[in-house]
Amino acid sequence: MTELLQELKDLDVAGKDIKTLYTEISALCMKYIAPKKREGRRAYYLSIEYLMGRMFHNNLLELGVLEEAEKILSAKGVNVAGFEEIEDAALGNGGLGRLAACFLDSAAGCAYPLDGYGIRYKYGLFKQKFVNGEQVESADDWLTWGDPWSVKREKEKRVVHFADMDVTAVPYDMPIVGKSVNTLRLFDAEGSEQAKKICDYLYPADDTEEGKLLRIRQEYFLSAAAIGELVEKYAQKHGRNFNKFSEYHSIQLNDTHAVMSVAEFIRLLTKEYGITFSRALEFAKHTFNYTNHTILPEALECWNYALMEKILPDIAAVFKTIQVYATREWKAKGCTQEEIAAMSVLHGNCLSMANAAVYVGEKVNGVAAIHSELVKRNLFPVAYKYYPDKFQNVTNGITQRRWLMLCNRELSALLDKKLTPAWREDMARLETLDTGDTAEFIAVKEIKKKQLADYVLRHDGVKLLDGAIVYAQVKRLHEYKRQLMTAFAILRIYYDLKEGKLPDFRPSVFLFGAKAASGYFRAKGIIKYLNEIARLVNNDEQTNKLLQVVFVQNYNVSYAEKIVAGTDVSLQVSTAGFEASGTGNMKFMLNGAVTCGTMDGANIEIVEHAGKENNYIFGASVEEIERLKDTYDPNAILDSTPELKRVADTLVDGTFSDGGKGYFKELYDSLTVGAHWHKPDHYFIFRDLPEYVDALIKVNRDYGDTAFAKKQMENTAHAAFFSSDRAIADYARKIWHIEKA
Ligand code: 26W
Repeated sequence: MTELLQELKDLDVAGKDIKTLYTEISALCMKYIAPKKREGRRAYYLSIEYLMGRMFHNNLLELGVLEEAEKILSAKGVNVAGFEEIEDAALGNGGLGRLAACFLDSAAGCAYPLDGYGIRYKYGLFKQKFVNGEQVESADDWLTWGDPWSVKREKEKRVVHFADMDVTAVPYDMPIVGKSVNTLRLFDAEGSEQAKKICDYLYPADDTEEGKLLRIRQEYFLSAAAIGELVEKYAQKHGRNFNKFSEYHSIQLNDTHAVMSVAEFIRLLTKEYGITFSRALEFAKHTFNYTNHTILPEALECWNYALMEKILPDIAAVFKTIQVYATREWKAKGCTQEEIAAMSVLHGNCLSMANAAVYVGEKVNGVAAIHSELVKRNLFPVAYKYYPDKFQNVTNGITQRRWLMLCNRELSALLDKKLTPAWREDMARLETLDTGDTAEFIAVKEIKKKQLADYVLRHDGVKLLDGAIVYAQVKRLHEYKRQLMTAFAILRIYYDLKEGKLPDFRPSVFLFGAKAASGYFRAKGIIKYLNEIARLVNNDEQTNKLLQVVFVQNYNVSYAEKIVAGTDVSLQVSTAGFEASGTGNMKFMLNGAVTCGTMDGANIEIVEHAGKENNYIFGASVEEIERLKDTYDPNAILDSTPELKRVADTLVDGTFSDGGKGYFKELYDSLTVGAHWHKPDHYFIFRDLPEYVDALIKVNRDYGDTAFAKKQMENTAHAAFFSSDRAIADYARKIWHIEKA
């Protein structure tokens, strides 16, 4: 990369603002990033979300020039901190989209042939700010900074047909830089005003028919553009002989959002290439694989047949014919009517995208050991009974490039010193870290906490308590993630402090970051409640030197990079059985935080690797929650435990006001009365809350001595398993059957 560095040295920076410099430097780098297309078998990742974050520093790091480039630019008088203001490419909502980004990074990083297909939304995940403690969304116009990391491929555009409109899919290629240079191809929609709307917004609230139609259009747009291109390129080389298609392609469906690609594949082969339906179906069965990312029933997409038929009659018909072939197959296996109904692609007028993915998918995987068990046991028990070999687990991972080498250069430098830089290519070497000597590790953590405090002050105008323990709960706002339980735990501690029950309580900061889906009323209520608690707690002179609550605004990938490095305690407190995996938990672990959490998702494997004694585990297990479902009575707990009732009652006793929005009463009722779609306290907050408070107090007591520092360091030392390098190697070996270049 000496030529690149030389060009940077020669770059004239005089009078150029940071945006201009960003554009020019990115364009410079792009000259040195040439995707090397290789023949042979490749895997393709179809995801409707990619939460890439800021690409600038990541690409310079992957090019091996980051530190040198910063030195050169600083020497020329450029304030490189200015590049921290570059907009994230936030084309995703949260876990599933960020995982896709980590997977692409690791595949390139490890030289696996994996390309991504997605949608190039004009507006990514909304920007969030708080007005009177309530979330206010605004459009994320990420392209104001330009998009120097993508190349428009005008010549490769293709038309996607709906019954009522044609849309032109125009590819933009973003290079994914690592040992290999792979490609993320994002399609933009061109054509009529209505056609262009397909790519305007990420995942619109689909609670209206209009929203549902737009969602179906987005999913088909992605599917048809990607499959159309793969089939066409294959046919140019191999003609109509599709026997070999599955030798060259393994297509991973990231959740059910691109399952229409299966139907599109069959439609194309039968309509354009004269292949029989049964053979096309057979080819599909050896090409597509499906990853399930959630057991939440509302997330398992079922499309109304008539709705799909309205705009995609051929696709609807293909699913209906798949149902005919599948039923024949199931009858031949002796399945009962109930079993057939449970596995059906088309049941009544509902098209189950998940059942289609399970039936056609060669492999179906969950994203953490416990989740994959629940997928087999609770989600697809009949399919598991008849096709057990389909079902796999691949526990999620995160890229240590962005989530350690980039966001925590100080810890990375310490690891270089203790382990030689070899750990960067071989994460297993972390296991040899000598956790007896914690001094330098703690010094680094203090530096990162100071940097985090500076960032929070700059971005949110709040000064974090000095020398405090930093607890963080940062993730999408959802009832099952139980930010509300943390709110109650904080109030429990607050009242205990005021009543002098917590002598020598160490100063603690509870830091929250979360966006609520724009239509999710309860989630918005929880944000408001936490902000009201922050106002009460932070202004109480009696306690505000010991307890602080901070809810940062517009939590995104770039904010997460600061928080994961500057946190002591990672709060991962979902109801056991509901968080498929979690990936924030892994980022905190890698950066030397202990986990205070429940035995859910990947927390279970984190504890297995880092040791239960180095973490703070509490709460009901998956088995206990399943047993509790019928007999659980939250009101009995509240009536018999006044100190819990006291914190819960703050929702309705006038302690806090929600400005007449009705948020807090509705939350209180969800816990004590329930709703037509669920029982009271359906995420078992009051079952786990006492143990949660105990765990937080135990952390507070343990904090500050070398024993606690050692726990934190042990988490870093045992984090290798959670690198997405390992996850990608698992997919490559168990599912995609691809080799490193
Ligand atoms: C916030 C609620 C929610 C739950 C599921 C929003 C969106 C979904 C999607 C349908 C699926 C999803 O994003 N699941 C998440 O996928 C991550 C990557 O595998 C997992 O780490 C998370 O546990 C899972 O919720």
